[in-house]
Amino acid sequence: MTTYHFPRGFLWGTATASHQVEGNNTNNNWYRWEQDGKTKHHSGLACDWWGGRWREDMDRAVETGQNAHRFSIEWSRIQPEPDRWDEDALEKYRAMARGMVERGITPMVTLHHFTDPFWLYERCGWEKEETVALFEKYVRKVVEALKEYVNLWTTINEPNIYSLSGYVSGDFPACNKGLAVAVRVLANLLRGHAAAYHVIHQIQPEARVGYALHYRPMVPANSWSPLDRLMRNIQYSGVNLAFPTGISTGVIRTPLGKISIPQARGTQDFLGLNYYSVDTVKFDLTKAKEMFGKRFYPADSDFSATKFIANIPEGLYQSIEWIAKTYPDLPILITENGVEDPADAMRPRYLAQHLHQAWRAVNYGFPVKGYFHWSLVDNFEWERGWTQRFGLWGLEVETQARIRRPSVDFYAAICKENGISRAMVEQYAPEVLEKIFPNVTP
Ligand code: IFM
Repeated sequence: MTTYHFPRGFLWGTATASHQVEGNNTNNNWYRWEQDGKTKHHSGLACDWWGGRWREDMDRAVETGQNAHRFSIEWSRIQPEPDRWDEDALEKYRAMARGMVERGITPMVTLHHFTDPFWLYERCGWEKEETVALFEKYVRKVVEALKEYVNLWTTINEPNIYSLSGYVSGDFPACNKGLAVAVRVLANLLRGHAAAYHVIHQIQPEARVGYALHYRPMVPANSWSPLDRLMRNIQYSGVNLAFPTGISTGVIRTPLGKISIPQARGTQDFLGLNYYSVDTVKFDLTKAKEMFGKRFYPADSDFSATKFIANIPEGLYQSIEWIAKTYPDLPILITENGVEDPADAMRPRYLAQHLHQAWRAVNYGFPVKGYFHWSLVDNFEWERGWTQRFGLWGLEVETQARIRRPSVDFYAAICKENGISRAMVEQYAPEVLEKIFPNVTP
């Protein structure tokens, strides 16, 4: 076989998020975090989408074969103050969604992607249950405005990372800290997700609603070590299972006890999978904050530019397999996958190998319906600032110039073919050709 084809109607896209691409986003908690010197750089003009450059980036996306795009709405723009809605901002997002549809791009909207309005942050945001009702109001406003163009919704992006990075590790803005706060935040995010799910369906019964889970497969550093195995299991369930279990059972199980949220049960029409890598876990007495589990990549890994990611494509298959076994028949969208790689030295093989695994999963019968590469163009990487470059297109921040990396053309060929061929891999990632298309002697 020289081409691995995907099913008809497969979504081929890229993903972005408001604060990372819009620029001049000055009314949320991340802006303040940046001003307080907690990030490597400032987001500044980012990719200038708020200034209108989303149009040229969408032109690029469509010209290079993409048929879908996942982007997020900035709550602080829609509701700049607790008692004020900004209709002009809503209109701008309507124009964006319409612009995608007019270009033949299916828009997928994320309602919450890490940022909170500053006024909400000052009230300690998701630490408080009252935020759920506020989120519901905001969601209602957005869905009423965009329903003409959008019917694919992600309520919350990576609730596990939001709560762990803010309230445990301290990399993201957070009012108070500690495991108990992180658990409370996660529970409120689940309540928020459930409220959003129900309100979206009330307004738009045909909508497809899910959330994006950052799923990390994990292996014990030494499989013979009971402590490493124990730590692996504790970390695995803390990072990966709390939110999904809350959705399947209506109960969140945490090391601090159970929290019942019955209205969350069954609130997903698809599962959004953000997959990047696999963690190795070792018992480590110095890691009290992480409950004595150290997560790392083995030294001989195929590392990305800043060693943020180890290229472990099999993990994508395992993640899909886990979802399909946990929620039989639930459609799966790969809502993020990518690598930081300014030189585009690893991205082509990362792309080839991960799409090969996605194809294996589809071929096995798992219901994978789309793939959104992170990201379309280099964008602001949170506490890591501009030190990491995830774009198919590079960005020169000062001039706003886009730089066409070879991966643009590789991904374009895949999207246009609705599959990945031997010739493409031979051209763009010859170093993994034999792994993906082994030479079989008859
Ligand atoms: O940039 C982030 C995104 O906002 C959430 N998922 C991981 C990406 C890469 O770090």
